[in-house]
Amino acid sequence: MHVPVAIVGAGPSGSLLAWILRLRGIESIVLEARSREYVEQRIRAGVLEQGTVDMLIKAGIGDRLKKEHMYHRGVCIGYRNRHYMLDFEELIGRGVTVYGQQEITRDLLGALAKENHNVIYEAPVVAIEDIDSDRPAVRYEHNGRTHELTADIVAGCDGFHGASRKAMPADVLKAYETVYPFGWLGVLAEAPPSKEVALFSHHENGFALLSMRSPTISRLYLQCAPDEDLSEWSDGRIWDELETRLGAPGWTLERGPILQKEVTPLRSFFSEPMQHGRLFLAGDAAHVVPPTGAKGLNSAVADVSVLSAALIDHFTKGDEALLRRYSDIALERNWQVQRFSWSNTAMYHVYPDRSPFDARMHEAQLRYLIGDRSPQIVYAENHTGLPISHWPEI
Ligand code: RFL
Ligand code: PHB
Repeated sequence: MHVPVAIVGAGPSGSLLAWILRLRGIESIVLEARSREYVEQRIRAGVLEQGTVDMLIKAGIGDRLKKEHMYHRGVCIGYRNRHYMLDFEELIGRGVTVYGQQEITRDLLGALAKENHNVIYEAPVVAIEDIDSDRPAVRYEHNGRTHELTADIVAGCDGFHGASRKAMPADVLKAYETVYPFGWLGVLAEAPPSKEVALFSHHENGFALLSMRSPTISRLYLQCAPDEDLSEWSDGRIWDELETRLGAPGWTLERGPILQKEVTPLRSFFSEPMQHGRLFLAGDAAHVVPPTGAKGLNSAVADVSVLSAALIDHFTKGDEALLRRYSDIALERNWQVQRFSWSNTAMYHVYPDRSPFDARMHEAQLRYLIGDRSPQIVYAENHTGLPISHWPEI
């Protein structure tokens, strides 16, 4: 079988790319390692930049998002048990949107299924070969057999642990990484959010975050050890610790049944280039940020915006100019997103291995942010999202 575009992975980047190309009549096949149910139920991101929302609406899959989203005009910062509101709307005229990643994936995979788009689930890609030729080959397993197809273009949208990045020649790819000495213990709770916006709190016991998914569901995180033993965290202990780290006089944390809990280690990673020959990487396949900036999903959408615009030029006009520059353009934005996520992580968390001097400097950064309008504008611009440089014509 030969297809114009083979897309590896049906997460947000792969499914959005398939959908946008489809709108312009460019045929693709999507190969996904997991089942559709598994992909749709994976709880992850929740905070969307305006550019992400605009893209989903432009692509015609924003109807449910428009109905069910929550809009936040800013964020709250907790410091020394006081809450400080940063009103992004007032500072720069835009806020952020809360709508679960699994809802976006459901909307996209549902739309693709309705059009009978060729998405093969439970089909892990095991090799991508001949990416220097004009007919790269993709090998995948399905129903106990190994299959092979060729494509004009392979889009590696298979996340951090996928096969695509590994198919890049070792002497071409440069990787940059920091693994943090902590993780996040995340819980999903049946409790009304105790704030109108997300609360990012710096505390001597460690960072804590109060976020939400709906008027009845809260999403909360505690800084923990990267290999924290969940069995030592009863629901009561989790709520007590959240209250300690997030608390402020006169404010109460609403408690409720905990529906799900997990530990995520934190890392900053990225590799360059994001393209070689006929293979193009997008989203977590090329870069991972610590979740403190809420940027992973948004960066995946920004990559797909540029890549889909470039592929539309290539397939509909025979114009390769943008496709050749894809990596440089996508990397430029991703460097800045990495910087924001990394410096935010440093500012909010307690590092077990940091010198007292460094700890004071990061605290000084937080105090500067709380106390002065100039850094608040910079923070608001980064948190609500840097501009997306290229949009697909759809
Ligand atoms: P994904 O979502 O990992 O999807 C990759 C897909 O590829 C499949 N796959 C393969 N398929 C075929 N063959 C193979 N060999 C394959 N190997 C893997 C996988 O099964 C999967 O379906 O990558 P994508 O599409 O690039 O999307 C990236 C986002 O998922 C990620 O960046 C965000 O979830 C990060 N993130 C957040 N991002 C935000 O923008 N805002 C947030 O508020 C936010 N919060 C978060 C987060 C991530 C978190 N975790 C769990 C890492 C909060 C958390 C706790
Ligand atoms: C979330 O709602 O899951 C969330 C919010 C903000 C972050 C990370 C995750 O920075």
